[in-house]
Amino acid sequence: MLNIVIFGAPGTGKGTQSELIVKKYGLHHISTGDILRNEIARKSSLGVLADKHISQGQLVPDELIIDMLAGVLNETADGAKGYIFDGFPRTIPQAKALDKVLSERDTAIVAVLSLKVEEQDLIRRLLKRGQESGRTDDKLEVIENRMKVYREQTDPLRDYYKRKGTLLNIPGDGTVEEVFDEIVKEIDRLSF
Ligand code: B4P
Repeated sequence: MLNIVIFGAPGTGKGTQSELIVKKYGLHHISTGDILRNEIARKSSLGVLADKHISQGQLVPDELIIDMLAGVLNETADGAKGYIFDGFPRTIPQAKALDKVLSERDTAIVAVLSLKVEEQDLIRRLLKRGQESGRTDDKLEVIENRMKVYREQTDPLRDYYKRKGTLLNIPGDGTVEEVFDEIVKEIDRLSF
């Protein structure tokens, strides 16, 4: 199976590139950010809890995210060519949980696409999206906290995947099309 993680700081283009990857390769798209925003809109108990963390720029607790993931994988178990995990994992415990749940299904992550963009450009992109979409976490003070949380809790995952030999570095500062071309080159080189 073509199971891919797309990884990077807030605003690096994970969501944007995932949509293009899904179209080209026919993968299931699992975006924990989208699932959580959906729960918030439905005002479910998970949504109410998630909103408290997201609006402060904090991560939602691992246990909630890991349970949520198991549920989503069970719902989409059959006939999938593979998955693109977008915004997940964001911590080492989440990465370990993902490895476990995939190995129970006799599959694994074959590539981790790590997008890199200068922080000043990321802040500019997110402020622009905040103005256009009204997302409550795209405000300057919250964005700065998300960047800090990323550096402390999520960036260490690059080493985790480097040691596994699955990390692929992709420059994320070109246009959407340029970044996608680089991603396609890397995916088409994979054997799985
Ligand atoms: P996410 O929804 O994953 O939000 P994100 O990190 O900001 O990335 P996103 O995918 O939205 O941005 P993209 O780069 O596509 O998470 C939101 C929150 O949910 C987290 O902060 C956290 O609190 C919580 N959460 C989610 N998953 C979690 C987990 N696993 N564990 C715990 N908590 C979790 O795009 C950004 C903007 O840039 C867009 O407007 C886009 O149009 C633009 N853009 C993209 N590519 C561009 C390019 N090449 N050039 C110019 N602009 C570009």
